[in-house]
Amino acid sequence: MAEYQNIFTRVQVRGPLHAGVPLKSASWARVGKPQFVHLLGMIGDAQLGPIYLGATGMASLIFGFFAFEIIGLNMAASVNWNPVEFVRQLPWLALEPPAPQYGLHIPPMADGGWWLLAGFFLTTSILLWWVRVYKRARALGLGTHTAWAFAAAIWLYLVLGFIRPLLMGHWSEAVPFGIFPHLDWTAAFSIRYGNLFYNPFHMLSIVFLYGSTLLFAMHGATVLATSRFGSEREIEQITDRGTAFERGGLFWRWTMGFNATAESIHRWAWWFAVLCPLCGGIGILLTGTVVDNWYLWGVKHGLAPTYPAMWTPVIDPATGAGAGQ
Ligand code: 07D
Ligand code: 07D
Repeated sequence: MAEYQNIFTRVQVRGPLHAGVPLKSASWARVGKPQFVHLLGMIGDAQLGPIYLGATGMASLIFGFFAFEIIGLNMAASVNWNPVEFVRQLPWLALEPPAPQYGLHIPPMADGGWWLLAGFFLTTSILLWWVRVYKRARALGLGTHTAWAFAAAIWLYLVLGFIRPLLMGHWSEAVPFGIFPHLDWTAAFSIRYGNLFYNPFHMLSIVFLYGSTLLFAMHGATVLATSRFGSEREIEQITDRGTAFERGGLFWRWTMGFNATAESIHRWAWWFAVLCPLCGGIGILLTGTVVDNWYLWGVKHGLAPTYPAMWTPVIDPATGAGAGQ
């Protein structure tokens, strides 16, 4: 008997084409004639469209486009508008925040002004998209869990690029736009503040990051492994005996003595995912504001060993003349 079961075979979800339930509070109509796309059916639902654009969605896309354009054009300007160099060097190009001497003032456009404007547009775009996510959930009578999970990511983003720079009194503290430049910023940040590994909120953030992948793997694997008994039909399965879900639960109870339920696993997943950037944001907010050097903080609190002074101490360049503080 051929059996539906492995990690690659999948079901092409093809119901009758439909526009979805009528919406009472929708101010815009959904657009696009729904159609089936086989390729999409290989990774998800085969039906494409219709899509609800809406005022906040459109505004978000427009602001996002402005931000993207400003970043792209500034990067192009930095290679003298040479299209070949633009493509070749793209991952290394950057739009940098203003230099430290500007503090929180508005700098000349070429000296960080464009960064400020792009950041404003990008933030507006992200916040508008949040409103869209919230409102679409509400319009469908759903809970707003997706919006609040997204808010956790936005929290970290705002701490990195807005709240912490405000507290530090310098836009220069914020992250540059750019593929590798933002990685350089991340590494430099860790070094400047004495190794982020000793920041307990970075530790917690990592716990939830790794925990999320573990939970996702366990959950995904359990549902796939029990789909031969129909586990993706969660609702009937949650309460009924002898179902795929009961077997899934039994599998974990047999292997580790305890099992999540079909409902609780999604709470685990939601909280782990949310706590990753939530803790991360707290950790970044404390850095440079409350704690100046996480390694020395770790030594003080018994996390890190003190090293014998086998070198001549070096003056931290960031505390010298010409630096931000
Ligand atoms: C898979 C969902 C799809 C999203 C994607 C990202 C852009 C940026 C660039 C306009 C999982 C789309 C990217 C729209 C376009 C320009 C200039 C999500 C999925 C595919 N990072 N980061 C990446 C962002 C920070 C760090 C990749 C954004 C912090 C490290 C991508 C932000 C720190 C590494 C990217 C942000 C940090 C990356 C892949 C905002 C600490 C990598 C992201 C808004 C948290 C990895 C070359 C991904 C990489 C990577 C985007 C913030 C560290 C370009 C939008 C400042 C160590 N980051 N990042 O798949 O390959 O996410 O870098 O805060 O190793 Mg980053
Ligand atoms: C960035 C939330 C904002 C994103 C938003 C999305 C768009 C695109 C377009 C879809 C990711 C907006 C989207 C604009 C839309 C399309 C097309 C979430 C973001 C709103 N670290 N580290 C973390 C590890 C080190 C450092 C978190 C590991 C070193 C800094 C995570 C290691 C140094 C920061 C994590 C490691 C260092 C972090 C990120 C190992 C570098 C942060 C969580 C094994 C030398 C951030 C408290 C997250 C943080 C962060 C993991 C090492 C620096 C858990 C595994 C020691 C500066 N690190 N790290 O969800 O919160 O990010 O720290 O070595 O700021 Mg780290």
